[in-house]
Amino acid sequence: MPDINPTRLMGDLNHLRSIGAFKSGVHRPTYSADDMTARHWFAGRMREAGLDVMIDGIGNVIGLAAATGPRIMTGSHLESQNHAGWLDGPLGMVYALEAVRAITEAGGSGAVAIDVGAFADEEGHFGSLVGSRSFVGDVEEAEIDVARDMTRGTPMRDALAAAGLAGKARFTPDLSHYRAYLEAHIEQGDWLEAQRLSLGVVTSIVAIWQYRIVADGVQNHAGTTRMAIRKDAGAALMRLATTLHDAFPAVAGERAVWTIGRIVLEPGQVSIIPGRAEMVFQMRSDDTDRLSRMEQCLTEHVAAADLGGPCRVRLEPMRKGVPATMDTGIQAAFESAAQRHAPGRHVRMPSGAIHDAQSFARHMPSGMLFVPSIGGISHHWTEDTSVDDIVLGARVFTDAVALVAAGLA
Ligand code: HGY
Ligand code: MN
Ligand code: MN
Repeated sequence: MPDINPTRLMGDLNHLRSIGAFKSGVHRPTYSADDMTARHWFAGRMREAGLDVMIDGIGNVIGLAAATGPRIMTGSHLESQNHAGWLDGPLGMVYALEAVRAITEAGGSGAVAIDVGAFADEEGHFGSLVGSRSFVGDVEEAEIDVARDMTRGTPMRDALAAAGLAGKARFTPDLSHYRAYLEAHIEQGDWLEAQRLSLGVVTSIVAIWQYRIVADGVQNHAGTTRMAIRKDAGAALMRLATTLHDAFPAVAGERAVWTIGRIVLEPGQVSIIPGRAEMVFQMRSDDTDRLSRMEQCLTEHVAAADLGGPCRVRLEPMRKGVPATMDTGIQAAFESAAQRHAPGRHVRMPSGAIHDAQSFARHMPSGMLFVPSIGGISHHWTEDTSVDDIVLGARVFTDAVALVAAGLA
């Protein structure tokens, strides 16, 4: 079996950690200067590994193997959430590249082509998995025309132009050549650590359903406006947020989750009653029926807030993803490799985070491997994984890629 080079693996991960470094993590929002620096650097490392590399019109960094037989795609993403962790994305990228290098050094995969892809904007700065959905042909130009950055509102077209990508074609290959997609990722939760396990074989990936909830009131003086006549948009949303958090446990069941991660009060001044307020409500489950019931509950409570208070309140759907089931054959390959390297220290588990694998799962057999996150922390600059777990995961990922490739030969 191929063997990885742990020094090379950690060297690449630590180099990526230095690009856009922020405290012990990174700040590399999609299409930012640091993100593009990371993309171009990684493209160079892919070329050194013998891949034919392009950065396409949506920022996907695609490395194609020279082999002309059945193809396997491996990869993840390079950008980060704002001021977040160094491994969310890059771990899967360096694993994929190290698998190609190790398999090549062990004699190669014959006619089977093992490609590597860094898919743009998995972190959703501009949309939902736009890079991997573009690769599989699920993005229209009109979606890009209207997309804006979640933090600053920058149009995606402007961000692409600033990144030097305007006018470049997006690479959307004939997917009939692809037989599998494999991705490694940090777990981003505490399940593996709590169970003292080192590897997770992913069974399913949640979908995100996300909504903007807007309250319209009347901006006025915070001191002279009598309480009885106020139309406080901020109070309307905060009351609704509490109602939703009280009502959702009954409809969400054991594993579904929901988050209000952003509330904006306008004009956001301490002596002015907010005339407008908006919050983003996000829910996740791998069960579409469950999500529909949660959406029904949300819709009812927003309608009640609109009718029952002094402000108008409306619900604006933003995105409705599709949950994904991971291929059982690829799960078995990960499990066999995990058992070889870490007998008894692996488990099959669902993913509470979304991943590019769910874009691929609609078009080809797809699978994911998790390594533990220390303290279950992610989307924070303290995100980390032990070097031992990083190296072990790379060995298992490489073996699984080699197993899947051998099965296609
Ligand atoms: O939010 C997510 O699930 C992913 O980490 N972007
Ligand atoms: Mn990720
Ligand atoms: Mn993430």
